[in-house]
Amino acid sequence: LTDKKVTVVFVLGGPGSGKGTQCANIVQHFGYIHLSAGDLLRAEIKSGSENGTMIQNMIEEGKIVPSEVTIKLLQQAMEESGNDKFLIDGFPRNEENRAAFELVTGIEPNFVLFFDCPEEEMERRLLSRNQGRVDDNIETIRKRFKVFMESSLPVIEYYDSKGKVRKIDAAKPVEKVFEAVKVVFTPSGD
Ligand code: UP5
Ligand code: MG
Repeated sequence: LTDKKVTVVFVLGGPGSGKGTQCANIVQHFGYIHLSAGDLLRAEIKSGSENGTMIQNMIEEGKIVPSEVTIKLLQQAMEESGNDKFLIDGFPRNEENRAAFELVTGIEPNFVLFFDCPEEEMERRLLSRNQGRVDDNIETIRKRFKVFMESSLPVIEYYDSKGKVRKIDAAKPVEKVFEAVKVVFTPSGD
C-alpha cells in the first residue's frame, strides 16, 4: 500500500451528521471506495472475532476503539479492494487515531470533508433512524456527542490548521448537502 500512490479523503462530522449517506452519493459520482470505520467494526463484531465483545462494549458506550484494531481493519479493506481512491468515513476520531494511521500506513489525507451539523438536528436523525444500532439510544447518543466534541473536533482543527478541511453545512436536506459536496470533488480546472 505504502509504495502505491493512494488518494484518501477523511469524511468527518458528528454522529448523525450524514457521513454514510453522502459517502454513498460520492461513490456513485466520483468512483471512490467507501470505508466506514464504524461499519468495519460492526462487521468485526458479527464475524465472531476475538475482539468482538470488546468492540461491542466500546460502541455501546460511545467510546473510541483502540486504534490498532481500527487501523488493521481499514488497511485490510484497502488492500482487498484493489482500488486506490478511498473515502474513510468516521476515522480518525482522536489525535492518537490520526497519528497512528499516519505512522503505520504512511498515508496523509488529500483533504478532510467535514459535515457541520447542530446537535439537535443530529439527535433527531439518530432517534428516528430505526436500524437497530445499539448506540442509537438517547443515553449513548449523548456520550457520542461528548466524545465527538472532546476528542474528534481537535482532529478537524488540526487539519484545518493545515488548510485541508472542506466544511459543508450538513443541516440542509440530503440533496442540498450533496450539491455542496460535489463542488468539493469537482476539479476547478485551473
Ligand atoms: N440523514 C442523513 N443526512 C440527512 C439530511 N441531510 N437530512 C435529513 N436526514 C438525513 O445519517 C444518519 C441518519 O440521518 C440516517 O437515518 C439518514 O437517513 C439521515 P448517516 O448518513 O447514517 O450519518 P452518519 O454521520 O454516518 O451517522 P453515524 O451514526 O454512522 O455516525 P457515527 O460517527 O456516530 O457512527 P460510526 O458508525 O462512525 O461509529 C459508531 C461507533 O463506532 C463510535 O461511536 C465508536 O464507538 C466506534 N468507532 C470507533 O471506535 N472508531 C472508529 O474509527 C469509528 C467508530
Ligand atoms: Mg455512519
